[in-house]
Amino acid sequence: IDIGCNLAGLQLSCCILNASGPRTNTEQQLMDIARSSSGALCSKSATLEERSGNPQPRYTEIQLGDRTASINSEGLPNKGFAAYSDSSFLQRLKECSEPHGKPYIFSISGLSLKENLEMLDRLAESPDVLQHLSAVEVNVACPNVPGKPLVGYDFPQFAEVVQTMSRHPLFTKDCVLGFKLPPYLDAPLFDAVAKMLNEIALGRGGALGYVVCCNTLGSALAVDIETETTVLHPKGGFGGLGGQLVRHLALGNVRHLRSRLDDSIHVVGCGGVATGEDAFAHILCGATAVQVATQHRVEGPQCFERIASELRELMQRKGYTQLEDFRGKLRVRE
Ligand code: RRO
Repeated sequence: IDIGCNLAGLQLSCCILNASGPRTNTEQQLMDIARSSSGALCSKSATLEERSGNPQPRYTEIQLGDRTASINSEGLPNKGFAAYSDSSFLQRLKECSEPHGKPYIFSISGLSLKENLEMLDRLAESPDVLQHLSAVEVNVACPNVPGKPLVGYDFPQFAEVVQTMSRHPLFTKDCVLGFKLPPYLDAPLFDAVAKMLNEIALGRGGALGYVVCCNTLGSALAVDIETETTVLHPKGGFGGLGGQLVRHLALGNVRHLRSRLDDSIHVVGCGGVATGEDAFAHILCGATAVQVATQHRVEGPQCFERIASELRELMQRKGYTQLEDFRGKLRVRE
């Protein structure tokens, strides 16, 4: 049973991969993903300079039976652009992911369009980095940086970002562009985002390989009854909701965007994936591949092998031998 996929030209031997965010900050964490069954390697969203992120406590889990939801207000802690684009580090990552290596997806989340373009320029000028780089995933959906509203909810600004970045020369050089989107909640917004991506990113020389549906849902609040305080400290206690509590919202976002985007733009599902069944549901809704965030944080990188083997077992039970047998084939009940 083959659970490999072609993600906008990238060959993944397993359609389950890590999401940017949990356990993606340090070299050691990325090495551990390289050694795991994750179908690709996605780094923590980078800014030009290193950031320590928001003050603690900035992460909490909500237990729902045997499933987990999360709220985070990390505030974009990362080692800085240079750390995730160091060619000798990327070489070591590749050696850890032998025999075949796996695609390296560089997530960026500059604090301005200028900062994002600066990072693209630097990548385009470094052939020794480019040889290790499969994709750049531009995160337009971080809910947790004080004073920085989400680009993905500000359509004029988002359109400018898409227009400028999708025409960067980096994306003519065997490097795929992806966008990590925030969750949307209303049909006209899906229409608007899809129209913008179809027209701006694909028209007139643009290049867009995939979108990820979706990042965490902002403005979630965890409350401690005993102390009568917020559970998290930064930003008044608000944070991004992920895991089990956004699973169905993520499936809806995958389905809505898959039905509106040009066939050449792939959709990656992300949200509440903890089992092979969850991954199956995302693919049934149209996802090419599936990212795991909260469950990766909870369980560690062995989650990829477990979810992959659960997906294979489910496919076997249903008589499917490859993902194309059911991808996007969700039927609406009569
Ligand atoms: O670091 C974070 O606070 C963070 C980021 Br950049 C993001 O994209 N999504 C999220 O839930 N947290």
